[in-house]
Amino acid sequence: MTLNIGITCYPTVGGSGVVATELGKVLAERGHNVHFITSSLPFRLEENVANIYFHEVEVNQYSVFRYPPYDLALASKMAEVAKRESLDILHVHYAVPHAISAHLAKEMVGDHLKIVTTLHGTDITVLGYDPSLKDMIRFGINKSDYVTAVSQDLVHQTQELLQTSKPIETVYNFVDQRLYYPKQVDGLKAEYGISEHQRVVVHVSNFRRVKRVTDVIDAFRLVREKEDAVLLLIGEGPDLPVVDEKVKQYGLEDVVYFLGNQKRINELLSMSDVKWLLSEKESFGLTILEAMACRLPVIGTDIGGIPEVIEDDENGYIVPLGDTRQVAEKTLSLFQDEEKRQEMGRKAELRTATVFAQEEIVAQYERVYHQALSET
Ligand code: GMT
Repeated sequence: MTLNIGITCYPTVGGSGVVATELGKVLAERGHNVHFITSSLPFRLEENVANIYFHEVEVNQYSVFRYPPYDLALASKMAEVAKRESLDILHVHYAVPHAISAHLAKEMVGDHLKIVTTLHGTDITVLGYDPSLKDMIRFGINKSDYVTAVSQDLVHQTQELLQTSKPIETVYNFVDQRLYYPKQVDGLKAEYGISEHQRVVVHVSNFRRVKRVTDVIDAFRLVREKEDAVLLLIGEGPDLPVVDEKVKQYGLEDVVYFLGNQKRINELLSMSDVKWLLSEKESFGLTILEAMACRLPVIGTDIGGIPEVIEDDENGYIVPLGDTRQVAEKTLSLFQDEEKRQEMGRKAELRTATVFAQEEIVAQYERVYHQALSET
């Protein structure tokens, strides 16, 4: 049965926006009508794709408002689109403010409109600790018809922190393996001035404090003591100056590449030997999955949802948070045993194609929509 689905997410670079956009694209391919209701065109959404529509939320600057009311503008746009396009579902990514705006829209439109809320992490593990927001987040969750979270760890954290009895189902993230796959990238290392014999470590994030990119530099310094390697840093964010400072302090300027936000992630991952994500908070770690799809072993910390994505010693390694020595040792052991590194990479790719297969995850969301619609 074809559904009319509204999707709201943060449209800028970030895992939740990427997942929401990729989900919308696949749902459209499967024949559903997908309406993105966001403040700007989502980062990965191309225009003119069949069955996909974009409705921009505009906030008017009336002088009576000291703060432009985005959440109300969003609710109003959601209600307008829901009525005109006969939406069945509003699928919002992030509890605040999106689930709250969806609830208001539903009050305006009627009970036939169902709200599905997906929790991505930051809305719980960061905002959930703010006492001024906690009750609001709980309200958004309780008012949703169906709630999902991107890892079991996030389900447990949400239930513990918010003391909500609302059932929350785990629906893992996925990557499009038509976009992320091991690509032949002959000559790419030379383009960056990297020698063929040099090993490549890669880190991708938004350089927020929770990503602990300074640990990445500490671990890389230890690797460099034993191996001729380079480090690719992809992404941008608030901790960039601190990281830059540390790179200079260690004299690693020539072997650490600050690449900023990149469109050719598939190629850069395919050129790399190992990926690191050493965060202190991470509900899932979508960039891990992108690397695994490119046949890369990933070393991640033992926090949040990361151990649900990487199987330790099987398709990557899990290390204790802050243990940069272990990160370096595991990396060096992979560099010394190329057969093992490649074997782990193959297992990582296989895991992406099975446990996190796009087809299966999107079908799981379709089941969630039908479940929400079947409840009165
Ligand atoms: O990690 C971030 O800073 C961005 C954030 C977001 O909202 O995009 O990522 C969250 O959602 C991603 C997609 O589900 C997850 O892969 C990330 O682990 C999660 N980030 C945190 O939990 C810190």
